[in-house]
Amino acid sequence: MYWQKLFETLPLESMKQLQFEKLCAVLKHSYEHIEYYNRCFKEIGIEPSDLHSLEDLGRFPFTTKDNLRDNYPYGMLAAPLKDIVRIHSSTGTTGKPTVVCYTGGDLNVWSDLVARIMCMGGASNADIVQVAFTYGLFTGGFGLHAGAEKIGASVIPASSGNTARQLMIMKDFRTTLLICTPSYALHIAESMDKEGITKDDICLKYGLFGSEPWGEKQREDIEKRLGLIATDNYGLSEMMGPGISGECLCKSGMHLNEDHFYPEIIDPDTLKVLPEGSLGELVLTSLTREAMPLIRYRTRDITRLYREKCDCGRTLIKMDKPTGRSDDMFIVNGVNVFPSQIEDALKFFEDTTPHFLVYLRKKGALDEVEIAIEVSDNLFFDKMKKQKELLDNIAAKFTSMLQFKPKVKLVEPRTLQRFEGKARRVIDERGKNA
Ligand code: DLL
Repeated sequence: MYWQKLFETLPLESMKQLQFEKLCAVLKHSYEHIEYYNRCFKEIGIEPSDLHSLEDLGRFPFTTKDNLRDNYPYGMLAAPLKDIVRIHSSTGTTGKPTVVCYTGGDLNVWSDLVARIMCMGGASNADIVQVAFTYGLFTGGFGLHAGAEKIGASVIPASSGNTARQLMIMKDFRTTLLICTPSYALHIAESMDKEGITKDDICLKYGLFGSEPWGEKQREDIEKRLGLIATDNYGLSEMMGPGISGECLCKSGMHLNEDHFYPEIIDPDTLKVLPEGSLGELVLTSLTREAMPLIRYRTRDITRLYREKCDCGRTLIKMDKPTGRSDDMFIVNGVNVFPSQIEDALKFFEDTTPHFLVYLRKKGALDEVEIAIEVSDNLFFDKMKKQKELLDNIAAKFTSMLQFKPKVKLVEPRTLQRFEGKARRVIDERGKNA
């Protein structure tokens, strides 16, 4: 089932014409209403009217997460604050988060795009949808909720956590469609095993999972254990949230809503635009956002874009599952973490050094994080009480600053490896494409 058939099945030439027209408008609007873009364009001597073809976009400047942070909180707004009706945020590389604002019109478009993704993944107004993403500053909960409501499904805003309650709701309310991270879906499956609940005791038919990388093995496992058809969907807060791209039931690449987000793939080192089909970093330009248009936003996600006839009939360009990142961000149970945030947290403790190493492992279906931290010479390892105090304080700080609770291990001074080039701070033992 389509949600907006006309746009989802637009012939290529018409799509390119539409993109070009929207691109001209968004460049002009950003230049005229966002001081930051006005300055950037002038610095490199370019004007919106220099766009004569889609390819010309490559001459315009990129936008990065740092640029958003430098303009915190409202410097990237193209609309007056009185027109902003929703504010979300996402993790920052250091200290401050990045702020994402929406006008009423933006929320309307957002829910339509999420509705598209949901219909691609099998949803209809007959479904009972359990949204087990966090409702809050994170865009997952509210984003998917609005899309599900728009298609007329019965939406249960379960939010994340409390798996026993999730299971009770799933059984009693006869949930047919589950929405969460793939790792949480597996965790639910494990809890079902423990409780002696089988897939025949629940009514799930479809699962829409996203917000973190997952592979085919994990998909098979989830489908088998929960008795549903699982599809992937992708998005990022800076660009809107979920609803950028999603798989249809053919499960052969994610259809990207390219009438709202113009995609490019660049080489993250040379920053040159690569031909269609190449593996590289995804760069997105918003074509219709009113509150916060973003031009050539570097997502840092490594993927591939390609055009391929799909049995579902959609003509939207396809995107592979992201295979990695061009920066050092990692994702723990759906929460984005930058090593620089750990560095920031450690600054509060005088007995620690800036040398640390993060281990990512699986504990059951969920991610587990252990951080080894080198202490300074001032901390004596025979002072057990002081050590315990330090451990507790660090764990509490991490929990409040990073939104997850890592295991913390103190190690003796000068025992962690030193690097001449870029330090390798994260060892990911979760297994590729598990
Ligand atoms: O994770 C938005 C979202 C919510 C998408 C719910 C899908 C479902 P952020 O917290 O800003 O936003 O994280 C964005 O997560 O740049 C990717 O690195 C990663 N990511 C998101 N979806 C996928 C996916 C939301 N399907 C960052 N596969 C992105 C792999 C994903 N990585």
